[in-house]
Amino acid sequence: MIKTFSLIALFLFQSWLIASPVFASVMITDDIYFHEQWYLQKIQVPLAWQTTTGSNDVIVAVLDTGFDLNHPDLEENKWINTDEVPDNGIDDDGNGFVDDREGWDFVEDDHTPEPTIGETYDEGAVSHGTVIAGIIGAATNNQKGIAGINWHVKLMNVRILDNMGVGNSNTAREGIKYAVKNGAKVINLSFTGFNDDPELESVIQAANAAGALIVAAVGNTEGGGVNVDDTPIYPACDGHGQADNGIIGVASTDKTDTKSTFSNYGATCTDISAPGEDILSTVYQNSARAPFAKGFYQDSWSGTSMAAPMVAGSAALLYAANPRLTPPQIKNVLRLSADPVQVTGPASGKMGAGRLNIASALKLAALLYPPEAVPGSLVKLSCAPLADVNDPCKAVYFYASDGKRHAFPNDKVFFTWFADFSSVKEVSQDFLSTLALGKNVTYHSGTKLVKFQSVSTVFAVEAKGVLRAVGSEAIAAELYGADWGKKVDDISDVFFGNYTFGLKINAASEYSVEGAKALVNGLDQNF
Ligand SMILES: [Ca+2]
Ligand SMILES: [Ca+2]
Ligand SMILES: [Ca+2]
Ligand SMILES: [Ca+2]
Repeated sequence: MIKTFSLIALFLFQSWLIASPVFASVMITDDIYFHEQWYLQKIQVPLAWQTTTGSNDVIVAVLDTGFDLNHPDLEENKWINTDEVPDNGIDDDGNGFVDDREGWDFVEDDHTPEPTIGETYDEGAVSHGTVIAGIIGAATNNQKGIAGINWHVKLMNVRILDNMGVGNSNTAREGIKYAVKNGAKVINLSFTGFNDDPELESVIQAANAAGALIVAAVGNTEGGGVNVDDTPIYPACDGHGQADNGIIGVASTDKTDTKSTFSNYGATCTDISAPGEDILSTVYQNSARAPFAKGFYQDSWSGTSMAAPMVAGSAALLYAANPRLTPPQIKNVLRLSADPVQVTGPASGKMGAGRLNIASALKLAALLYPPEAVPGSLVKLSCAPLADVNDPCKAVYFYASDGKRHAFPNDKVFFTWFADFSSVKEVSQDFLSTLALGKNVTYHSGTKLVKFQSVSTVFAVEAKGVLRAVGSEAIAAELYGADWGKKVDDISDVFFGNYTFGLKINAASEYSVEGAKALVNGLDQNF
């Protein structure tokens, strides 16, 4: 379904900075409100999906009013602390929080990070966190509601704002620490205040040092917005005046790339702009509340609060494409790849680097910070001289488009796929460890006959490691020639579990050597 996507050649580099190529609706999802999500086209998300639709390995923490724990379009992408046994009153994973299976509520100090019905609440505030979570990573192509910027992601639910949307820098600090400790790569802060908190600054710096990217809204002010150079807004302007405070400050633009009237702006802590008007997303739903016209969804959300998660969601796509990117690298490519905004008056030149363009950002990241290897390649560690034959450095892996590394059990299997080792790339231990271990590679279909050491049955190989017993020596001879016996490889019994078993071949007409070979063109098709 997803076409492979070749990079634009380097000599076109300058053209991205001016304008992005427009491909009409390059990818459509079946989410019923997809066509109302104008911002996806604006920031080129469907084009970006040709490169990546996100990864479940990327955790994005939403520090907000808590998002709906049972929302039908969020459940699939909700971060679950799998090391925590729910509701047993024990902090099973020892992270300091009891039963925090679905995140943490720093407002109520409990394990249910969602708005509390029954208390006074502000209509906008109780849905605020859910709106943000949906923009970043609503389940996509599931025939429900909206599409998220990430089809696959893990949304960490950290409640630091109450039912009125109010919090303090103490809960913000604790929330950021929790997110970092539990593996968040991106932290979205769609809230603002006027008081600087040096302790919050140091927590943010520590988060950066741990590899977590912080995205913050620069805030809204009625009547044209304020210049945050003169009136600093926190946390976006934490470390105000530093060349890089480790935070991506986000301003809001509209459908025509014009500054949103309400958006704050500034030369210092405003790094980029993103759509923040008339946004349709998921909302908090509860049987105690009157349902919205669109049930679990509502349109017309506006604010820099909605612009920030566009950037946070885009950062998650960048991490999915290359988990080894650093926060400063992500910030750099997002800014360098932004499109121009139309701004006149006092905010002119103060909307950051321009309006977010995630498709351009992905291309630029691949050029500026190329990963050591890309999916579809063969990788191994480099070996020290005289390394033992059983040294892990000897293992060769196929880095598949599922993002995993699949090991070749031995040379015999390798040579059914590749003629020699010339295309194997040596990578660092750091890089290799970012690739999850997948399955063992099985024999290429149609190439060999195989048998297990302990069993006399001879098998022909089909795609995806399916073995079919060959009914008789006559059939083997008809399929593989009179010398078929020389084409039988012995498979060690330890690899028995790599294979599954299909129908027995009772006549030569039930199997075609060339047909089986042709069925699988590359290793990627074999998993
Ligand atoms: Ca815990
Ligand atoms: Ca527990
Ligand atoms: Ca709670
Ligand atoms: Ca959906």
